[in-house]
Amino acid sequence: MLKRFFMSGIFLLMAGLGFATVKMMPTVAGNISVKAAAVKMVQMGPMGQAKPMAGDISTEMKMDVINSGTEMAKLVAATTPIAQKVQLHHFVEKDGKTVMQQIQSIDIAAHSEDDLSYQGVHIMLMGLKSPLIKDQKIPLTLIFSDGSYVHINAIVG
Ligand SMILES: [Cu+2]
Repeated sequence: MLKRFFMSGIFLLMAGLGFATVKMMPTVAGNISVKAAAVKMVQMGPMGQAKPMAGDISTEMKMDVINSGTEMAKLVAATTPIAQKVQLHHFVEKDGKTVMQQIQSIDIAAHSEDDLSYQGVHIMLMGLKSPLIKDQKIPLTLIFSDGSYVHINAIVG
């Protein structure tokens, strides 16, 4: 009896671990494709040097995100090796001024295309680690609410 109880415990533990492994393993978001991804060129200081304020420099990204799937995709984060922090932003009116504000997610409806732009909803690269060079390829990973991801390259321009 005790042995049987012990064995079922082991089984449950293994099933639990297996489930956790499946959940943690990220998969490519197969229904998502991205076109025309670009990073807005910014000068980082005199002569294009990163110093003295590379960490303070931020820039925006634009791109067309296409969801060919039958379910809404929710973009929740992005990462890139060139920035200390990446946020999702939109613009709001505050005290008569238009300012950027962080948002938690960007919904891309099923069978639709969502154009992120410098003037609208965008991805913000904060604290650039080095100066940008025109036409440079910037790797970026988009992460969705189900844990799936898409790797893209954006062009500095
Ligand atoms: Cu922004």
